[in-house]
Amino acid sequence: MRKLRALLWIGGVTITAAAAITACQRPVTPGGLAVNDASAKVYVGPGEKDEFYMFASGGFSGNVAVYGLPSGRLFAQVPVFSQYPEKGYGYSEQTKALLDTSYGFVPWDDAHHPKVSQTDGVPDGRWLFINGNNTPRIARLDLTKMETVETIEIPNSAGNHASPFVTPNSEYVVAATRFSVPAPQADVPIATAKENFSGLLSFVKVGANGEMSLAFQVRLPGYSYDLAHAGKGPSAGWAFFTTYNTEQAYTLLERGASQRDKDFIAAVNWKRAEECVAQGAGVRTPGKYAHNWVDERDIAVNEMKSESVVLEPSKCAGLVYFLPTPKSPHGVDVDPSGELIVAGGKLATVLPVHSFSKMQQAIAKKAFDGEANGIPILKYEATIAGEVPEPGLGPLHTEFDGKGFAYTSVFISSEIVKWSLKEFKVVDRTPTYYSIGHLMIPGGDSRKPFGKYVVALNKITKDRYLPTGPELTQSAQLYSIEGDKMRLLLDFPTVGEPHYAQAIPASLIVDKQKKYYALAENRDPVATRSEKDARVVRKGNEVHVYMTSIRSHFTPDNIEGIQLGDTVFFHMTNLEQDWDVPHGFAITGARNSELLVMPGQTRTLVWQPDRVGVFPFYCTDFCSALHQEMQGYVRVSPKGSPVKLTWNAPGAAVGAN
Ligand code: K7E
Ligand code: CUA
Repeated sequence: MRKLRALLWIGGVTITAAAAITACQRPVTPGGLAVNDASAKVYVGPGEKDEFYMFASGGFSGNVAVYGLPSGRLFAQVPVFSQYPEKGYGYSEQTKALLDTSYGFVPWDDAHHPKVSQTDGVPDGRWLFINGNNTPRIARLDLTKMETVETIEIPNSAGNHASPFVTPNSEYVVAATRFSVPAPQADVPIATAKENFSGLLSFVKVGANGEMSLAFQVRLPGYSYDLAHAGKGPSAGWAFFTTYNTEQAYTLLERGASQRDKDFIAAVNWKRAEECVAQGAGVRTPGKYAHNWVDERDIAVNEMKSESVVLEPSKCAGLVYFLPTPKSPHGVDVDPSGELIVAGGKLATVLPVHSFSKMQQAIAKKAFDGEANGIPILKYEATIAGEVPEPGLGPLHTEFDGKGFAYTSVFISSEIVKWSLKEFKVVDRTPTYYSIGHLMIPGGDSRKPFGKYVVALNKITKDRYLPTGPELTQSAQLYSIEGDKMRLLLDFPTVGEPHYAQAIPASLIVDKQKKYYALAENRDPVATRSEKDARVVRKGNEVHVYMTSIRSHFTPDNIEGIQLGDTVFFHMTNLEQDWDVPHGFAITGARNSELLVMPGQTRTLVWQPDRVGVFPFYCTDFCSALHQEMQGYVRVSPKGSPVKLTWNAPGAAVGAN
């Protein structure tokens, strides 16, 4: 037990030993606040650390936010698909390429589903993958640095929503199109959607070092594909995708896509797909896409690709089966054993649970109910393991505690419903505030959930927080799942819209956190490894400033001879070799963000002065007692001015070039 949390139970109220001796004798936490049982469970005292890291998507912020559980404290935002001035991400020359796409530089996206890489079906803490919904992409974060290190665009896809759910040994991350479109793209009437639109499911291979490559795509009918989860245990080798709009409506979907009683779960045998691709069954299909990664020089680079391999199910028997599933299913979740496949029907009155073994038997017996575009539709009765009655209105997503229970988020009735995987019976339900989307149990979609908590990721908070103008905060809620009944412990606001999250024990990665970049290993070609190498070089209209920072000065800190019409590249190398000593760099009028340069790292900011004068630059991160002295000046002269290009180096002679 933690030292500050020697708990006493008095009359049902938890108080601390420390509290018992305070003057007023009222129950208080060590921080002096009135306490109840719930607050003691989430209280992480000063200097203490949380038990779990939680990585939540920022939704339309495009980024990932890192929280501690159980405290709900926000530690960091990791920029992924959106430019993020706090870190110079997407602004510095070394990071821009991560945002390259076939549409050009796209500095924003809508990120929904973070997924931690897995080994043997268990989160391993190596990488975090996350989808970009709008301009279809998947990103990979290195969890030892908490930085985005790779992005890959998905060609011939539109709305990468069912993504990037990982297979049990991180063989693949998947991506399925939410909007069906012509694939390859074509100029066709929208009203020909049924004939001309497809829904491609993409499998992105993950290499030994995490590197992503588009392995193959599977062409399915032009439905909407919503969510996915990979099989595990007996169902390893399969991936399951929900569909809606099997009606193939192309206008007013709120009505047109809700006609049918059942849509489908598409069960895709990716091992079979590998065989078919190996036998040459895939068709090379045009489709431009960008693949970007941070190379060994710590610089993001871009490669444009122009085609992918597309498998037609008709050319690869046994690749895909459709499992009829009631009413526009949203989430599809596989239980820890790998046998049960739970669908959340947005408009359904029961929660359907399919059985993987029954699905295998149905395939063997050909218990089909027709086909769709050549894909066999299995009989509903042949695959269904059971239906959970009264799951609430609008069940969406399900996670598991590893102890025989499932927890389903229910949007319309705004609750979490706990049910037994044995009896398919609801055993507990608790309200959420309000309109829960996903929910998350640490490791709760893996083979071995870590359990302990369930986090509700809510869409609406109405009266829960101090209001902040027209837009109110979104929020998460932490519940204990250690007892028979769920217990609400904590509300905490989130950044952007927290669609989904992953949590892992902090112990998995806490000792692996990178402290700084080794200067001796800095391979950036514009790095300056010591102050004596600092210099300013003119190349036509370009001026390159090779500069360094160390507490508490820049070298050089006086530069003259810049002219109007020049483009100035400030290549700043941070010479510090200590944990948590970044230096910042900002200059007046830069139409750019700051740079924030980690110890040992090099980053480049581009500046185009538009007027004559003397302009200060300064360090933006309070780095030392003399941080406020960490500054310099650049003199800008008219074009063609006789002022020579000169710079200084503290303690050295004035340089000239
Ligand atoms: Cu349900 Cu985009 Cu996963 Cu949000 S999605 S809730
Ligand atoms: Cu360097 Cu402040």
